[in-house]
Amino acid sequence: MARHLITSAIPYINGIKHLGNLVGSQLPADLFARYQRARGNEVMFICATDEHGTPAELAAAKAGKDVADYCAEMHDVQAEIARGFRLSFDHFGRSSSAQNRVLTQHFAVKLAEAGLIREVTEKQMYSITDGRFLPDRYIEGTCPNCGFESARGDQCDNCTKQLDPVDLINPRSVISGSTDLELRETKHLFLRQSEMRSKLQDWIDSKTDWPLLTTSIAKKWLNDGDGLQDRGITRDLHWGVPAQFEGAPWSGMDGKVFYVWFDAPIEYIAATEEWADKTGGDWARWWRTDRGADDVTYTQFMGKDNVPFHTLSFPATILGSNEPWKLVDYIKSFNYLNYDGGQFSTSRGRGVFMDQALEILPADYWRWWLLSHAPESADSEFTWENFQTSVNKDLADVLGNFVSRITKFCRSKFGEALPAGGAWGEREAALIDELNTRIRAYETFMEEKEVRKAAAELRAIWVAGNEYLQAAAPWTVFKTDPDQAAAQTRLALNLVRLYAVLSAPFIPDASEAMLAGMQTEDRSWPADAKAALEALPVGHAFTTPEVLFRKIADEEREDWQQRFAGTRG
Ligand code: B3M
Ligand code: ZN
Repeated sequence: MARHLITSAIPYINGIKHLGNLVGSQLPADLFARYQRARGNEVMFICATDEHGTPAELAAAKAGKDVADYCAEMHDVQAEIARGFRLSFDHFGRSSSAQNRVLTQHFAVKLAEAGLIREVTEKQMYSITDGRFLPDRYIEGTCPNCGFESARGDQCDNCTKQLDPVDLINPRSVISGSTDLELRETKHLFLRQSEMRSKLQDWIDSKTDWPLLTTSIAKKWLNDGDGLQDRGITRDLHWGVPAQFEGAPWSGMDGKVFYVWFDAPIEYIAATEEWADKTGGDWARWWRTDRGADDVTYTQFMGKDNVPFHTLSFPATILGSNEPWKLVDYIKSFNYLNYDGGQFSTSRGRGVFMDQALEILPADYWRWWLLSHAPESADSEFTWENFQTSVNKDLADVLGNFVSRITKFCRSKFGEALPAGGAWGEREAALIDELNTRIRAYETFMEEKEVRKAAAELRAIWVAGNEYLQAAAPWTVFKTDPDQAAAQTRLALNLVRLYAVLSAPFIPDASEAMLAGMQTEDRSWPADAKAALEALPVGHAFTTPEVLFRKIADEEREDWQQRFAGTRG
């Protein structure tokens, strides 16, 4: 049994995420976790809310709430929506947890012991109007790298470059819009990432199987010289992990906190500790190579804008600590999902947000579309036409129709149990061959985290069953050879169970409905299609399931198109 540690990038606490965020990290991570569990492997699937830093403070201020209260509320909201999408986290943690505070401070001490922290008195942007320093997202301006006019102080959303607030051209305060800014002296801790260059270079060079998107971003910032500048890991903020604490090897950091991007990835580990504290489990056998984690395969999922932090900054923390922590084995990153001719926009309410999606249609409809159109090799685009076509064809016509056709046929001619009689012939042998080939291909794509290809293969498996049924035509055969029709029907009803097993990582609810209809708990992964198609024996009772997937009508589609064009307050 293999052991898989799987993490999704942890979403910021500042509001409900849109479908582009979902497909860029949590959803494909869930697909992989469900697949590995289905294969009988041991899985630890971790996500959390990213609660510190300027995004949280700004959102709480906008909502007129205390930041701690705001985070607690929004965590529950995000957790509920995650359940709605059937995201099967073993634990959905909070980066503001006590575990993360302790662990973040621990890493800072270890880095200091390794000589990798220096104290720097530097000039930071101070807003005279607001009476405070303006770290990270408290400041916006023009990106010095690409010219994008709304670059944030910590990163440019357009070109992914990590920035310093002082780099911005024409900077302004996000709080007041004021440009009455000056540079003032303040002391901060810097992580000497530059010392880590050759270690990081060797590590990234050794990852020859990583997707091009991941390594190209990593190498770009590594070779640019720019991604590995020494960076400030503390901020003049109140909300966060305190940078001054008992046992800290420095002084004078009172009232400052660690930078959100320093503590956020550490939360992957801390969330596993949260899980362990709740369940009595052992977190160290997932994370410490000296305590059992050496046989763990660790896979991370994230959008491309998060790649620099996971290929450079977080590994610098891990490697720099000189402790035996588990490093990531594979980073699966995603391009952006666009919305109907433009971008999703949280600020302008453009596009479909996770809560709204679930109000319209059940999770499986979205999961299927998003995963089968995942932005892997390039950005992809959500359009309502494409969504409607995909749901109506793949889910309703191909899979749904197959299930309802065979169950209804059997009920009307043989009753609601698998009929006896007849034998399989060449047509069945050909189908079994095709299924065996396709199931092996599907497994390979799933192992490789090739999400779109896996979806296409699964769809082809559904199509193969439909074509078989169409060609075998038990409803015609029944008139002259009821035994033969019975053998075909047995096979097709077994296919319903097989489809439930194979499809579960993509569409877990429909899969459960199919298994319930087939009145079986047998979720065993098919080693051989022939054996799998004999799993339910003659006489096994079933119930004819309700419609699995309904079609989307043209009027609904037009209505939704209007509704999500950009008005959400
Ligand atoms: N919260 C950014 C994002 O949600 C950030 C990811 C942190 S992963 C440790 O895209
Ligand atoms: Zn830029």
